[in-house]
Amino acid sequence: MVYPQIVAAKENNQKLLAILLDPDKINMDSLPSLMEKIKKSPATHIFVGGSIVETDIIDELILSLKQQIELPIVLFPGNPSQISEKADAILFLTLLSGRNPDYLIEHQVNAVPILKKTQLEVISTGYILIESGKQTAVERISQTTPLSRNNPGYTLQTAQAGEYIGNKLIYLEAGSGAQQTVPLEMIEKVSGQIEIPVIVGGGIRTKKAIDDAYAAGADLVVIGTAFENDINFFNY
Ligand code: 1GP
Repeated sequence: MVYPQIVAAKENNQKLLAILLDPDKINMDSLPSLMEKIKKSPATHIFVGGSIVETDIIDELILSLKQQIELPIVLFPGNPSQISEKADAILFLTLLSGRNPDYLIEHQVNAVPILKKTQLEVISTGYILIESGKQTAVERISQTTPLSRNNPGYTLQTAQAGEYIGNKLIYLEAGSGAQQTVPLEMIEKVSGQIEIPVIVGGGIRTKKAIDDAYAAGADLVVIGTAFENDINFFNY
């Protein structure tokens, strides 16, 4: 089970790292070399998803990954069409920073009949989008406004609401390819005052930025664009 392992890692202060693969951006011909790099990386999880996945290669991608790599594969879907029964778990996201009912409950309700046909472990995740310099895909597609990067108190309050609602994880998101990462002060404030594990992602491009996020209290860091742009990113 994926979630108990995340909780156990948090209890043991073992930091986790997810590589995010966007099926739309993966060239299946270069998958073998990509998988070699993932195997040699410090990744503990593979996340699969994107804001707009238009291809039907998700199943194929996950099956290929599973043949070569033993890491847990977790869906990080932009909408219910991105659910694959081949994965191990799914982040069942609620966009807590926004006020768009589609991303608070509509997509979740629509996902249930699909999820009920799978064995996927469903992990309730409060997803909080933080302002990061310019408009990101999540903001554009969800048509919501991110939370201010200068108000960590309100982000904490939002995360605490998620914890009270029953979310099992909080995901602080700057957005894929973000200019600015989630502020460290904000990660510190949130992780210090909630019990559940905190995921941090968006715009993290250096080993130092990963370490800084961990030091601030992130339990799991997500790397997407940096690895997409350079498959040697983890040769540090
Ligand atoms: C996006 O948090 C993830 O949802 C990863 O962002 O692509 O900027 O690494 P990057």
